[in-house]
Amino acid sequence: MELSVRFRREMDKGLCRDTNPTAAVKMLPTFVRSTPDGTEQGEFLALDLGGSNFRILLVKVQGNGEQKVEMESQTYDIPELVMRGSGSELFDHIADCLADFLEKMGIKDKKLPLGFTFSFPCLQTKLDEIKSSIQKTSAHDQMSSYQSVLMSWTKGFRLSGVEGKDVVSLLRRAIKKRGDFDTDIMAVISDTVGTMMTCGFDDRHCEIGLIVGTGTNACYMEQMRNLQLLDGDEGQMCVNTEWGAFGDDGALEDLRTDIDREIDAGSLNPGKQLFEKMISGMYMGELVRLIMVKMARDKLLFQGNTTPDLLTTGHFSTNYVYTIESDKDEEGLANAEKVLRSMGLNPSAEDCAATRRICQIVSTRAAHLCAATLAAVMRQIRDNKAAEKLRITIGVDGSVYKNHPEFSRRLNKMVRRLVPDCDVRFLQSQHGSGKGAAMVTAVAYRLAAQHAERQRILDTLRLSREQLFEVKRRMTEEMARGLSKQTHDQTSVKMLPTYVRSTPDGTEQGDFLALDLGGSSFRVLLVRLKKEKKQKVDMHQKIYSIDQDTMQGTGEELFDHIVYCISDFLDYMGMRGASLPLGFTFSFPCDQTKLDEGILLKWTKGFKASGCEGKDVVMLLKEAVRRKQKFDLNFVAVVNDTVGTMMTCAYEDPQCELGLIVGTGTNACYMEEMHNIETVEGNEGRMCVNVEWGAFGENGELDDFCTEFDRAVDECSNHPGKQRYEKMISGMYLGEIVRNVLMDFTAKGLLFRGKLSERLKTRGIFETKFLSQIESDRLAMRQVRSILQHLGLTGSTCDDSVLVKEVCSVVARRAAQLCGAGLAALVDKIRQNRNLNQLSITVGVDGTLYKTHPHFSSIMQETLQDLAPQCEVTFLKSEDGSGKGAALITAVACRFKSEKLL
Ligand code: 0WK
Ligand code: 0WK
Ligand code: BGC
Ligand code: BGC
Repeated sequence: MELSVRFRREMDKGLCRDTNPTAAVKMLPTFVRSTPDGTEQGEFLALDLGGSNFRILLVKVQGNGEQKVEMESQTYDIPELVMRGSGSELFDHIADCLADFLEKMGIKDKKLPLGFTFSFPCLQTKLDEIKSSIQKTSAHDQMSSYQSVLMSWTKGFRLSGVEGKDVVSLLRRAIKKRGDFDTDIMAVISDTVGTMMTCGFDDRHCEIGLIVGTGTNACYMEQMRNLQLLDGDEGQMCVNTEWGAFGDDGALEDLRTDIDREIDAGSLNPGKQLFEKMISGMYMGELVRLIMVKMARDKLLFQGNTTPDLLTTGHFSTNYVYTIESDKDEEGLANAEKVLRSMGLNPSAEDCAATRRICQIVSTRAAHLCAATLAAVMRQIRDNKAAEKLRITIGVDGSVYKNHPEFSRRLNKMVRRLVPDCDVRFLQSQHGSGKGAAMVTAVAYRLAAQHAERQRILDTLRLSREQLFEVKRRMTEEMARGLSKQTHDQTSVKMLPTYVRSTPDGTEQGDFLALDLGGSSFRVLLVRLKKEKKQKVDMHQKIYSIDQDTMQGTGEELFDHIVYCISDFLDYMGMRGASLPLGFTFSFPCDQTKLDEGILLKWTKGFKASGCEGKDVVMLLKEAVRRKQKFDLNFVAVVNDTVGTMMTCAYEDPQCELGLIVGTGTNACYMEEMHNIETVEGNEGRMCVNVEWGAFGENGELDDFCTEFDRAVDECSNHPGKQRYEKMISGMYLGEIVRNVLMDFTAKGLLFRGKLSERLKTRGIFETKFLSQIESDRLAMRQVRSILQHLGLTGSTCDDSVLVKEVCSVVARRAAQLCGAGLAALVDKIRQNRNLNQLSITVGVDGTLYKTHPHFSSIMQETLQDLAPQCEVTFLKSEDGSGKGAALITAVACRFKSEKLL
């Protein structure tokens, strides 16, 4: 019992991040997280190396419902020399045996997935590390990043050039060297894991794998939260305890005897695997031999006689212990006599009884030591499950457990005494660990295939540098067509003149109303501009909501609502009945011939109010004001939110000559040379052009970058076929793109276990704000899960969360890159307009997506820098919204007007 508690402490040391490096019991993560889910199928090769036999197996798994498994295997010899030679020789030998096996099976031409049971302590890297490398490769090459590094040889193996190396690449190299066949090495597992999986196939309660054979070891299903070496805290993972090394740090010195020390000193790996050397088949016979030698020398046995056999290491094999210990006394004694005579001894009856007694004591100790550590593992599982009564099955294999009935009987008995409150079953593995290895391989193959499929789909959302250059080139072309009188009507990018000719010069003053319509919130503002610029601009604002019905009702209702808000704002400001100039930030494409007129070309984003398109929104507003009779507007300037944003920022930084919005929608404006704007008279100076790049792609310019998900989002949008570029970038649509990808993944069984929940089918549930939350670095996976839970996607796993995060980042990355490509086209146009080699310029930017997404702005700037390297672009976030800009423009316009009137 005390030993069991001691081992439990060792387990904690191995699991704990800080103590693992010095822990003797390494508790190695195996990355086997799920037991077979019944969907595995196919043909798999399995290698089983490390036990007393080296076996190669062909395992056929039939899926759908009742899984049937057929196996064919062949045992091959591993000569002693090879076990002590160079690593490359061993792997060459394995490759030769594999070739022979495939030959015999007549499947040499097939490239089958292979599971490698390599029964030595190995440090494994994450299976999902596979994930990162699979992107552009077949299942085969993906293995290059799946590593299984041998920590140290044990048992009868001690080869050079393998410890610290990745056994996968060593095997692959050996196979490549032969060149006459190929395989997909999908998984390397410990025989304990293979045994647990093999037994788990028949008994779902099997959560422990135990080997007592040449060596000894155990694995079990541990809670991820206890595996401090790994991030992720949800679900379980199989841990290979490598308990053979228990005591290598001196923890068992009070139990080890001189005989144990003698065995260790004579072993291939002194100081290592001390617990194993007290238990497993490789040493049990030797323990008995050394005890007999000691007793013979002390004249306690064989009248003190010894023989060369008795004095030779390994000449009392562990099999003898089994036979001498047969549960029938006389048979055991007879066997003892037979064995001792075969060693040249002339044993007396007492000698035979003593030998049998020694065998009993040695194997009893082995069984009880094993029971103590097993009990510790069972208590760990019981505590993890907080279960009163633990029902568990232990899958067992190994020649000692199988061929030594007294050992298994004593082990079972002592375990039940040490953990009486557990209902434990021992299930002997009938087919060796090969079946289990095939299952792990099948799961790895399924995971890899599912991953490859997910990446293939996500690749359609990943844009290459060349593609981004092409987007920039096409945007540049469309912008030129938008400015040219000939092609303006055909182009999708309208390059609308805004009649804003100059940025503020600080002389603006007075009180201005401003409306800010079209973004995620509708605001009414009062902006007080004072002459001396340095004094801050006074702004008062109130946010009003515009519900879906108003956005999509009649134009009258919409503008009545706007006027209602203005009058409410004026009351709130105590300015009832005032008459003020108004700057109307109307964030939709408008044709303007002057500042105080804006013909709405089309609604975008969530708006669809009838009777507005083709109308002058200034008139619509004025009519609504007239209908209300509460206040008057003496001048109205219509500006786009990009223009308002540019102006607001230009007030701080005169170099600001572009405005960018990445919010509900996306768009940009910039100061263009008048002589380039063929749709407006005059060639002097500059005018701000509202690019309306959201519409880019309406003539198919983006079709070969569009995915099925983009088409799905467009078809279900308020304005199908319109604003294609916007629908790949802006906040109103990113969540929907993600939701469509997640639905596709789920429908293909690649996510949420293929269960398509009603919630996931609901449009708009995946708000873009979730993308920003899910992608923020400091958000642990469980928080992603809680977002998914909140979205009603209950039952999602940790892996699901990882995937959702990946989809979000791929979709947001593409949006930022596309936006960067559009901006690169703009700033390079300005640079060429001004025949500059190097342009440094500022962009005023606003919009929820740009402001709140953790990575959007940096990815966009990276892309911009890469596609327009001759432009040094500074981004200035607009703190006060476009309202100030609208007021400034109105102020400039009013000054003009009053000057003109003068
Ligand atoms: C049979 C398993 C193999 C494992 C062996 C251990 O298929 O993976 O290594 O049992 O027992 P041994 O052969 O060392 O007695
Ligand atoms: C704030 C500006 C407004 C613009 C909005 C865009 O004041 O004019 O429309 O940003 O961002 P969104 O609110 O759509 O995220
Ligand atoms: C190895 C383990 C293996 C056990 C049983 C030990 O020597 O370190 O990895 O599971 O033998 O074969
Ligand atoms: C509109 C633009 C606006 C942008 C950002 C787009 O849908 O067409 O006029 O600037 O959204 O709000």
